[in-house]
Amino acid sequence: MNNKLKQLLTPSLTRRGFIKSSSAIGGLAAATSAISLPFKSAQAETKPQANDEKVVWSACTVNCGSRCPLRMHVVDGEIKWVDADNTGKDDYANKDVQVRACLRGRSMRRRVYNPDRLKYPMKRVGKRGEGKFKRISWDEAYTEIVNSLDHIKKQYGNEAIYLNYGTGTLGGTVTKSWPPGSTLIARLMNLTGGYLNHYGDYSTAQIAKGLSYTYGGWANGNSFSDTENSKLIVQFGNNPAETRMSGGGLIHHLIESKEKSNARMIMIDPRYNDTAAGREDQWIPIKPGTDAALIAAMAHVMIKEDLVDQEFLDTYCIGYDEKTLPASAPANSDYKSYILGLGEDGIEKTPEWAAPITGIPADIIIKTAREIGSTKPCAIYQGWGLQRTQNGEIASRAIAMLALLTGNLGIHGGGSGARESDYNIPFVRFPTLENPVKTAISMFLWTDAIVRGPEMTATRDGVRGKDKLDVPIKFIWNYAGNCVINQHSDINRTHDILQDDKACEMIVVIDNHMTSSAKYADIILPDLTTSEQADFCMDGKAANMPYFIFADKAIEPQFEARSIYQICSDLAERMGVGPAFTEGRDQEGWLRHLYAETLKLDPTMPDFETVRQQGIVKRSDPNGHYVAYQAFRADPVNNPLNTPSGKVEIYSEELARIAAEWELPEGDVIHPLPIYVSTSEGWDSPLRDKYPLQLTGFHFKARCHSTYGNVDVLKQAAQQEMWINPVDAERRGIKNGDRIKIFNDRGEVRINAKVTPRMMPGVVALGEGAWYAPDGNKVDHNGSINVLTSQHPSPLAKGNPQHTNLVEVQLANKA
Ligand SMILES: Nc1nc2c(c(=O)[nH]1)N[C@H]1C(S)=C(S)[C@@H](COP(=O)(O)OP(=O)(O)OC[C@H]3O[C@@H](n4cnc5c(=O)[nH]c(N)nc54)[C@H](O)[C@@H]3O)O[C@H]1N2
Ligand SMILES: Nc1nc2c(c(=O)[nH]1)N[C@H]1C(S)=C(S)[C@@H](COP(=O)(O)OP(=O)(O)OC[C@H]3O[C@@H](n4cnc5c(=O)[nH]c(N)nc54)[C@H](O)[C@@H]3O)O[C@H]1N2
Ligand code: SF4
Ligand SMILES: [Mo]
Repeated sequence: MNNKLKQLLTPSLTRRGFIKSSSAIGGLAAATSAISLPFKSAQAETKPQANDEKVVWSACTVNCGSRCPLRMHVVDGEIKWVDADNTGKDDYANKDVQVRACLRGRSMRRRVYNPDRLKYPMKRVGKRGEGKFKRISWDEAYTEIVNSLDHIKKQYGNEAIYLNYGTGTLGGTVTKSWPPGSTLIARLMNLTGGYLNHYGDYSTAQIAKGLSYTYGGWANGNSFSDTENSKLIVQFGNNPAETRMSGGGLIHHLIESKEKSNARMIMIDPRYNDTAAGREDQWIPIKPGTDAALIAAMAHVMIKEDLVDQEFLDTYCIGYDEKTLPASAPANSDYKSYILGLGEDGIEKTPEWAAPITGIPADIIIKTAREIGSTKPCAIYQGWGLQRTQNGEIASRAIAMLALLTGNLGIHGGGSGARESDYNIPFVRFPTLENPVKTAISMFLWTDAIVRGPEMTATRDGVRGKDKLDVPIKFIWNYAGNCVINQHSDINRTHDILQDDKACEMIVVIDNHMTSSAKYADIILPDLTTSEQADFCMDGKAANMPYFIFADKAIEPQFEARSIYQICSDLAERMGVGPAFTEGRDQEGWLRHLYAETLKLDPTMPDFETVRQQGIVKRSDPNGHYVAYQAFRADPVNNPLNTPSGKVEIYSEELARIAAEWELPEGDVIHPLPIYVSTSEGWDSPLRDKYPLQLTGFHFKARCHSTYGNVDVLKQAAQQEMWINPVDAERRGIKNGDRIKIFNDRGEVRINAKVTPRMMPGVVALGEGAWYAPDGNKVDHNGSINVLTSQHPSPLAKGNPQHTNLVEVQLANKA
């Protein structure tokens, strides 16, 4: 570490007050309110005179769902401290809300000047994963990459070149890192023959696919601000206090709107999450992967007690009962028959049936069904944790049933059962040109495509654009992503696959830090951080106040790092497409060009110079609160949905066809109805004899996935621990704070235990994203959950089932 770095990093770590005040973060308020970061005031002690200092607008562009402006206080070319938005008000009804950065963004200085920072291009000299590299020049790095691309294109064609998932700088425009087709790497590859694309994402693969059959396309929910019109709010595994904790302030919209309506809030989650944290009215712990059974049993109560909105179901939906069942469907294949036990399984979905499945007592299921069935309007939301599972598609569809049975769709205060939505400003993006290669795989199956690419087919593996893949993946571009290892399932499996460098021949990682994925690279290219370049940043979730940020260059590029624009332009030059890539513009030229194009869409926006100077531009949703499917509800004939029937499809003929045609492994289910199905690693799996605990994951306030995971003060403020119920802990002799090992057939992780009644018995949980820290025996010592997760894709979306796992837990010192 250089001396400057040392000076910047060490003092604040030990500054009084910091650790103490921030470790109270378990209380949500501390984490979400406008935290004046202790090191801000601490920094103030050494704060230089104002005349030495310039303040530059920058941003945090990670994939937390928010985007926050940061005001970099720069002295002598160094960021001395970081401040947040200082415009707007602290009132969420107002259309000029202050977009406040959370603790993570405010610690940006520690990411920019982190000892893990990549300084120059490097080439691997050890085995993949060993982390042994030698420094090379940019010229050498470019030559290696171009030669490898040439060779792979000649031998396998462009379909062998893959752009891996990476959301490290999702909020950028020039620097945008995902979807692959929106990145500068795509532009480079499209000018030189194209690349193998991917569809779906690690966030929402299952719900996006599942609910598209119900509602047609991506399913929206009402904005959180609209809960001011609700009488009851029901949240299935939705935790905005951690996952939408700052920025546009979705959690504040929820809290303030709920205060206005005084609506009761029910939280259904195996974990007593931070959004509940004292402001819920009822917490219903549920076994992971069983929400659909709870819904079925509540439907049973509603049908038996005449609480179903029959008129709504008759008018707007297909397949609730035999009246609206499509002609192609077999008799008794409607939803009502399924619930009443008249369908193919012959089981009546009573609360007594659901109780042992869900872990929720029958009387609570009955009371909850009565309350939801008789309180209108009722807002029903689901987060995405419950669909990041092996049966996620069908589970997400099941939750929508609750909104449909009760006729809450398309009305103020109601909802669709999808996650809350918001409104965005249209903005012209970097043109990336057309990909000549039309083939795409699920983002989750890239390791399979390395090992068995040509065996992967459309009906077995969800290959799109062609019946099958022709070639395996041979070259991986990995830009601003940690999915090569850390964020992808089954780390030990991935490790083994990547050991063979004759299989995937070249991995190029472009990052700021020496992450675990970077350790698997053949060539590492050091990128600039957001602080070292100018870009527009946007798409922050903000209910009804969309905004974008002009993040300017606060400091000079550090070490030998280069921008993604420069890297791609340099490579384009060497590949003979330089002028076509740049069109004669530099990065600033492109920003001005894109903004000029955007102004054509909305001439009322301020000019470029004004935006640069004011940093943030805010707008408001012209319609006020967002109500999903409002037009369809008002006039379903003239505003049909995008489904084949134009209606809400409870029974989907398209899914019936897919279920008949696709080849699925034993136990995987695709079904035309949103029925309950279990998983191969669920509460009722025979594997529980060996691994009795269900392990689920959650997105954690100390990090955005793995990003910020190497910032010491954040690690101390909210520590990585495995949550376990006192009953399960006591049985294993585990006390709060004990070092434990968590293991299954896929691997072993060590971390400390958080023994807490906030976790339901039989289930344990780990925050996802901790930096993988293996010892020589492949045991992780940092609580990296993906050592334990499975590569078994979900049936329909071929998505990541990272919350469906069985494990056992023991004290670490036990043999
Ligand atoms: N077990 C489990 N696994 C999960 C999940 C889960 O719930 N459970 N969640 C999944 C989900 S929803 C997602 S979205 C994925 C996220 O997976 P990723 O998209 O891989 O997200 P990060 O781990 O944040 O990795 C982002 C990388 O970008 C780098 N980066 C940040 N800023 C910049 C920059 O300006 N330039 C460059 N070049 N690099 C930069 C960071 O250093 C980091 O290495 O993880 C998935 N993995
Ligand atoms: N601080 C922070 N914020 C983030 C991120 C981050 O890493 N850190 N990541 C961002 C990204 S990319 C995404 S995709 C979103 C993710 O947003 P989500 O996917 O909604 O977040 P999760 O924490 O994975 O899951 C939400 C809740 O679901 C619960 N849950 C898990 N399984 C089940 C189940 O079977 N049933 C029920 N009812 N509940 C269940 C979990 O306990 C958790 O409390 O968050 C975004 N926001
Ligand atoms: S991590 Fe998210 S909420 Fe926090 S500062 Fe960055 S963009 Fe804002
Ligand atoms: Mo995500």
